[in-house]
Parts: sequence; structure tokens; C-alpha cells
Amino acid sequence: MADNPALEQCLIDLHKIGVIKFGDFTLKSGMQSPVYFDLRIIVSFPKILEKVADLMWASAGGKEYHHICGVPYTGLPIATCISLKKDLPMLVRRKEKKSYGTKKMVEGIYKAGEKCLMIEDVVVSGASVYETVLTLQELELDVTDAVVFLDREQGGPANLHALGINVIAVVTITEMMAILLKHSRINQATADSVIEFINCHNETSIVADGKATFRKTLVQKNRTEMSFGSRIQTTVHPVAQKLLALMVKKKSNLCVAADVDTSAKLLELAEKVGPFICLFKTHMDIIKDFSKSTISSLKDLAVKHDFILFEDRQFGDIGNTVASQYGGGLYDVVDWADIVTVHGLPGDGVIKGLVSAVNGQARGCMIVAQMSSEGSLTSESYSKACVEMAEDHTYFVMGFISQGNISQDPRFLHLTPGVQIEGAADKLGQQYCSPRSAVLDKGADIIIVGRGIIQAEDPALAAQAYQEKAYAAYVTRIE
Ligand code: 5BU
Repeated sequence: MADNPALEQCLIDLHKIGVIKFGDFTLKSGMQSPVYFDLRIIVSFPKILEKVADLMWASAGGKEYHHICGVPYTGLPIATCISLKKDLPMLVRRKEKKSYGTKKMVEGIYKAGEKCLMIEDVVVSGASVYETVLTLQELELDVTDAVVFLDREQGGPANLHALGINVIAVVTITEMMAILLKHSRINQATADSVIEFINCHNETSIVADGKATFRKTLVQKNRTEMSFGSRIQTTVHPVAQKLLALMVKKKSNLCVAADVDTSAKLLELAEKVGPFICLFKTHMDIIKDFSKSTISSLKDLAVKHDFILFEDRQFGDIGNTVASQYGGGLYDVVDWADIVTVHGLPGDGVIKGLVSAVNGQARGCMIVAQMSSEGSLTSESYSKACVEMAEDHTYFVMGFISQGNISQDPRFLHLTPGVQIEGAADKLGQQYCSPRSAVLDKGADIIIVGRGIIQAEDPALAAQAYQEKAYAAYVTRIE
């Protein structure tokens, strides 16, 4: 990047006043970050606010606009500053609709077709910019350009570009680190840790109307209308991507519930059903002779037959407790299970707790949003809250254990237990439906089958039958 003394001085000032912070931060999403930007505080430093506004206006490239609009909240004072200096009328979009009066979402005077420039402080996924742009576009304003001060290089400009919005950033996080390093504001190790973090978390997506936005095209579709293959590009979750690819390759949307009680039975079952499944679900605490070697043999079989390990641990305690349960104890689940189940009941601390125990591995979870058992207490509003929790934590949550189509967002897999070809119920409250009904009526992407397979005379043959029925139902669904 060419030398830009004004930008360099501005970044030094921002660092001095504490806008740019280094350390260990938990972001709104629960993600741990070594860097944090708090541009909100620039309202206390008018001279620095003015410098930020000047740099942003200079980056805007001299196009003509009728209006300027800041994304609430930090974009607002910056837009106000530019508005005053450039005599450019402002529009203000409310964060929440007023419950009285005109109920207008946008304050200011405008006409359809007028051009408006968006102003935002930091772009991560671009979701906030997009939300504001959508409101303005609904009012028939012409909004295609956004200027942001900092691009965190986590996919925001690409996401917005896919939705027809150009983003100009004053500075990227890489450039910012280089400038702070050049002026000895930080050391090499700090700069490296930030760059490494960005490299590991460089993809996000925007969900528009509950549907994920394709990065490469503008097509938006419902989950149940989409093929597993086309859903790969809608998610940035590494385990979800791997699972969807594996489901396509093996033509399998079958998960076996390996509810057996010894290591030998577990491994024998994995060997037999391995070729027909995408997921091998365990309740490891049922195994009487559990040991590290059970896990190492199971991992070998997962590689041999290409399936993913899924511990149905149903974490349901406070974050601090689940962190210890997940990453320690006899089972050390985080070490070997690619996916675990978790209850939404404790609130999102349970997700944050699990995430805190993940040490660089690709790991994910399914939220138990609905249960198959008779009299289950999972109400509609509870399931809805689980979906909201998933939407807030897409870097860890891959989907749901469900009994119905609770989300059309193609990123979220729906896994449905309580499936048997015959059998309607057991004596302890389990309720069954057929593989076809699970996929077509209940919106399952993956069916979970335990006793229907493990108690069959020939589990391999049974697994093959379930695989074929569930996959055929899925093919019917997307046709
Ligand atoms: P079955 O033998 O097919 O009934 O086994 C179903 C499996 O799915 C078993 O491991 C249960 O623990 C698991 N399960 C379930 O049946 N229903 C639920 O709502 C949830 C899990 Br959550």
C-alpha cells in the first residue's frame, strides 16, 4: 500500500485512545479474537472523528450522491460529520421501528431514485450494512455504495458485492497491522497473532430473509428445495462442508445410533455399517469397557469408511461446566467427536463454553430443538429460540436435532431420530416414523436410526435398506 501519512497518523491516534485493543476478546458471536475495535468511543474525540470522516470521504471516490446514511450506531456520528463538512443531506435509519406516530423507519427527506452513500465503521460479514441498505432500497432509494473505515477481512465486502453493493474500505486489518508495526505501536508477535486469527476466520455469510446468500450468485432458495451439494457453498462451517460433501459422495443421509454396550460391539458395528452411513452417532457413556483404544480404533474405521464421529452427549449445563465436560474427563469428547449435541435450555453460554474448550480443531454441534419422545416439552417457541441461537453462532452450530422443518436456512442440517421402517413406538416413549416420512414430512436432511439397524439380523443389510430409502426420499424432495 502507498504511504498515506494522514491514515498512519489517524491509526496511531486511534491506538492511543484505545479504539484498537489487543488481548483476548470474546466477540458478540462468542468467537475469541486477539483484537478488538471500539470505534464508538471516537465521539469523545472530535478531532479524531473528523480525521476518520475525512479519510472515509476521500475514499468514496468523488461520486455524486444526494444523501449520506450511517449504519447505526457508530456510522451515525461519522455520517453527520461528513454531512456537515460536505453539505450533503443525511438520512437516518432507525434501529427499531417506532411503535407510535408515523412508524417510519427512515428519517429525512428523500425522493425515489435518489442516490445514497452508506457509511459504516467496521465491516465483518456485512450483515449490518445490508440490513440498512435493504430498508433504503425498499423506499426506492438508489443505494449501491458503502464506505467503511476498517475491513476486518472476514468476507464482508465479498458478501455485499454478491448482493450488488460495492464496498470501499479505508484500511484493511492487514494494512492496519503493518502501519502499527511500522510505528512500533505493536510488536511482530501481536501482528502475527491477528493475521493468523484473520486467516482462520476469513469467511462469513449474510442471511437474507432467513435464507443464506450465495456468494457467487444471487439465487436464494429454501433448504428443503436444495441439493446437499449446492448447500456446501452456503455454509462456512468446515465440518458441515465436509459432511455435506461426504453425503453427496456416498449418497448417504443415514446416521446410525450405535447404542451398544461394549467396545467390541461398537467397532464391529462401525465396520459393518460404515460403507452406508455419513454419521456414526455414539453415547460413549453406555460402553462398559471404554478406553482410549476404543477411540483410536473407531477413528481408524471412520477414515477407512469415510464417516464422521458424532457423540450424542446432549450438553445442557452452564458454560463453565460443559467446557470441562467437553474437553476433559474420561471421555475427552472434544478430542475425537467432530460433532456433539447440545441443549438450548441453558442459553448461549452453553455454546460459548463448548467453544472455549475447542483447541484449533474443526468441531461443531447440533442443537436439540425438538425431541422424538412422547410428551416432549420442546414447545414451538423453544424451537424457535434454538434457531435464533444457531443463527447467532454459525461458526459452531451446524444444525438441529428436530422433528419438523424448523428453519429453511440451507446452512442448517436437520437430523431426525425416531425412525424405523416398521415399528411405531417403543415401551418407553420413543415414537417412530418411516425414513420417507422423516425426510418428506418432517424435513429431515439426515435420519438417525438405532434399533432398526443394530437389532436387525444383518445390520449391514439393514443399514443399506435405510440408506436407500432415506436417500430416495431426499432425491424426491429436491426434484
Ligand atoms: P432408536 O433405537 O432408533 O430409537 O434410537 C434413537 C437414537 O436417537 C438414540 O440414540 C437416542 O438417544 C437418540 N435420540 C432420540 O431418539 N430422540 C431424540 O429426541 C434425541 C435423541 Br435428542
